[in-house]
Amino acid sequence: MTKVPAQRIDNSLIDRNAVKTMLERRIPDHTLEQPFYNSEALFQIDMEEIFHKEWIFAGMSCELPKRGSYITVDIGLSPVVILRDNKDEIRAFHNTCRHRGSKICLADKGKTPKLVCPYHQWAYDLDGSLVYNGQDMDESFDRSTHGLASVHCQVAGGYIFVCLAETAPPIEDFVKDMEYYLEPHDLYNAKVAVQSEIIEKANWKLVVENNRECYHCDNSHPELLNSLLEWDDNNDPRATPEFIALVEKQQTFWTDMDIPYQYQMRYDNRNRIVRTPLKEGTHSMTMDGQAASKKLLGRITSPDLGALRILHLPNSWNHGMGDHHIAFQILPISPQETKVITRWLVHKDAVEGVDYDPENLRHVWDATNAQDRTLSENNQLGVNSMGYQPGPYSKTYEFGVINFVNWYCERMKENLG
Ligand code: 3BY
Ligand code: FES
Ligand code: FE
Repeated sequence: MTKVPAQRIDNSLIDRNAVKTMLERRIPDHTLEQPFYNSEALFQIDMEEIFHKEWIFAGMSCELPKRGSYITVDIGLSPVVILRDNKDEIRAFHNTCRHRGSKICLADKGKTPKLVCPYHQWAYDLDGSLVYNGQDMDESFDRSTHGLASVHCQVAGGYIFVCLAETAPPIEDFVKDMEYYLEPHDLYNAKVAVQSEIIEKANWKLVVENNRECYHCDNSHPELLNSLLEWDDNNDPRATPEFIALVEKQQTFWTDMDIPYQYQMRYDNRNRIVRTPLKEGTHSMTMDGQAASKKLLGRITSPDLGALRILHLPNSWNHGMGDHHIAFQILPISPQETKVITRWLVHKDAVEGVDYDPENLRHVWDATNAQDRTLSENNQLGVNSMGYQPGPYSKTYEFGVINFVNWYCERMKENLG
């Protein structure tokens, strides 16, 4: 009989030192100890050490089409507002008033000439400076030192990343990659045609782990498997001769159209980009595998572009096709709740009902997200068991999960100091 593991740190005893101990004694290529997936204290440490220190995918620049357009995102307990200022620059600020701290922008998105706090109407310019606060403060009050606190903000190929740390980790190589690989897709001139938001009752790491493997695909994703080939690239340990031949054929076709495809990994598994073929004869992640939008993205002339897969740890994975683009964003809510936001983008001039049908566009990934949600929630239920103990990842089928967990553990160790 296998016994329940002896080494177990009670959730009530989790602190930074306990996290360090568990990181030190981690069994390589195994799932993490239980508190990583369900402890309230460890969730707070994840927020402080990962989500408040790393670059976080926040939204798309095409969601900010005009000066004064803004979107908001809550990173843990820290609300952030991202806007296009009067010089057309995209910038981010802590969405908290410098008077008594009220959240300022309450909507998910909008457009405004100034950010006006709903509490006592202090008003901020789009560059964050405080420009109005009634006549109510005494003479010593200095407006110039009460502007909004800024947040690092980086646009890359139409994606917006923010970082709440004082000093942000490097991102320049990834920015260059994103501009290069996404140039044909021109997401700067795209629009969000459909957006979905679901809450999964699972720790954010279980949600990412689930996404990083296709070991579960055969049994769970019939709609996705109409078009998806689950291999990563020629370097995938499971790649068959047929797959390698298909990759080479597609790469020749893409080279002729000046479409980038090379496998690229940056920053210790944090960012991976690769273009891989879809199933032969299919061009898009739709039920029939055909393009969902008649108007292709950017300068693309053939829908046969496979899927440009972009990974950004800790909170985004993406599929870029010739006709549409799908961006996934995860935001941890609590130890066992994670928000998954999916954006389907098409060319900004594509007309709903003429060039694309939103139901057709979203069908496959709505179904896939629902299936993944069930898998992650079941995973959480089992991980919560007193009988749970770290289990082995498959090196051939789950190398992506190993890469994610290694990245997470390394960042935790370094950020915890
Ligand atoms: O397609 C995705 O987003 C990932 C990659 C492999 C499994 N999963 C469906
Ligand atoms: Fe914003 Fe008072 S808290 S104006
Ligand atoms: Fe899945």
